[in-house]
Amino acid sequence: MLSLLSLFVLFIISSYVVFHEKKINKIQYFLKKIGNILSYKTKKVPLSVNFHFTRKCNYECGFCFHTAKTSYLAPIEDSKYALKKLADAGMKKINFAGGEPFLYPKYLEELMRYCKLVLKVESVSIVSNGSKIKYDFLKRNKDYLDILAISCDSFDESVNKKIGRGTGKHVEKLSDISHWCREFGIKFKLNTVVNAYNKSEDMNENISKIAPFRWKCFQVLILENENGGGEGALRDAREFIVTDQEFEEFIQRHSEQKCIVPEPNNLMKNSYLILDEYLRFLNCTNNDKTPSESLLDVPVEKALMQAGWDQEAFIGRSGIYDWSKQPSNTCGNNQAKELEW
Ligand SMILES: *[C@@H]1O[C@H](CO)[C@@H](O)[C@H](O)[C@H]1NC(C)=O
Ligand SMILES: *[C@@H]1O[C@H](CO)[C@@H](O)[C@H](O)[C@H]1NC(C)=O
Ligand SMILES: *[C@@H]1O[C@H](CO)[C@@H](O)[C@H](O)[C@H]1NC(C)=O
Ligand SMILES: CC(=O)N[C@H]1CO[C@H](CO)[C@@H](O)[C@@H]1O
Ligand code: SF4
Repeated sequence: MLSLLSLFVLFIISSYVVFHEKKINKIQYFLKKIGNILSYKTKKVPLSVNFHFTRKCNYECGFCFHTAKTSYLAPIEDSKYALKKLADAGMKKINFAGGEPFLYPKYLEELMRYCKLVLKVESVSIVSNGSKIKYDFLKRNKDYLDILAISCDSFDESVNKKIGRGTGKHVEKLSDISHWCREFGIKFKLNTVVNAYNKSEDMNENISKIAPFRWKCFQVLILENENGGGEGALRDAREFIVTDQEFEEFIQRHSEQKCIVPEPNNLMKNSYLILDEYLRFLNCTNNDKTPSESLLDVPVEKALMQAGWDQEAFIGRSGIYDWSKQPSNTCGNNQAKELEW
């Protein structure tokens, strides 16, 4: 009888402790959140990183601003090491870009899984031209991918050819991918570079049909040593330039698309944190790309200092807002996921 009673008392005490611990965890969780918000205001935190792990690309976009200057691919352990450092420094979102990330599907898959499963990065996304994406890849990796962004600059294939993006079946593939994303609960996003060849296009019907949850429209960007046409540049994008007014007209023409997010040049330049294939941040001020020291060699804080990254512009682009909150202007009817971009 006595032992039963003591068992009962023990039970009461232990459940009290467990309950309390939960409460303590909760309080700690909220304190941490508040701490995070405060630290964004006072120091640079690499919240969102674009990792261009390869410059290789099967496209030859005339306006490319991240050209295939090298074919280097870091050993996967180096990439993981750098990603871990970034996660420790506060990275919450990683975007894999290129070049074309799907030229290295195994590599990509391993990094996605590492970010989600080991580093617990909140949001993982990929930017791709779509041509090499396979149904099975998405099926296998649906739990490690929040957002898939596909580039499409025109729904007129002849214009796509002129721009240098693929030959023929781009739009068809786009439609397939949007369906696969819906099936697997991955958010489907569209990226369009507004340039001299598509500036007068009316894409409303096509966009409505594909129904991305977000449609980003960029203004062609000129970077001296990438696409500025000068010595050291692989591209001359100057024939693609659109004026601010032409860009604005394109946006106005599509204002019925609630998911549209315009990115004029003044907003773009320094608001992205770009990590290159050598695990260096790229400083894009002065229309150029100057690499920082590599994360393999220096602490994150030091590389960030050299990055010329404009945290204010990032916030101006509503980067933080976008990602921590369900946007009200979603036009695709993808299921709600906590993280948006
Ligand atoms: C996409 O990129 C790949 C490799 O970079 C290239 O071979 C392919 O033609 C591109 N497709 C489109 C539609 O741009
Ligand atoms: C895009 O929409 C137009 C109508 O505005 C249509 O004629 C065209 O076939 C569509 N293009 C594609 C590739 O679906
Ligand atoms: C970024 O590069 C520019 C030159 O392109 C330089 O003037 C500037 O100091 C750099 N920023 C940082 C933080 O190093
Ligand atoms: C579909 C469409 O409107 N395409 C246009 C894109 O721009 C070129 C050049 O400005 C036009 O010739 C196309 O008609
Ligand atoms: S803009 Fe993108 S898709 Fe086009 S060539 Fe450059 S990296 Fe490839």
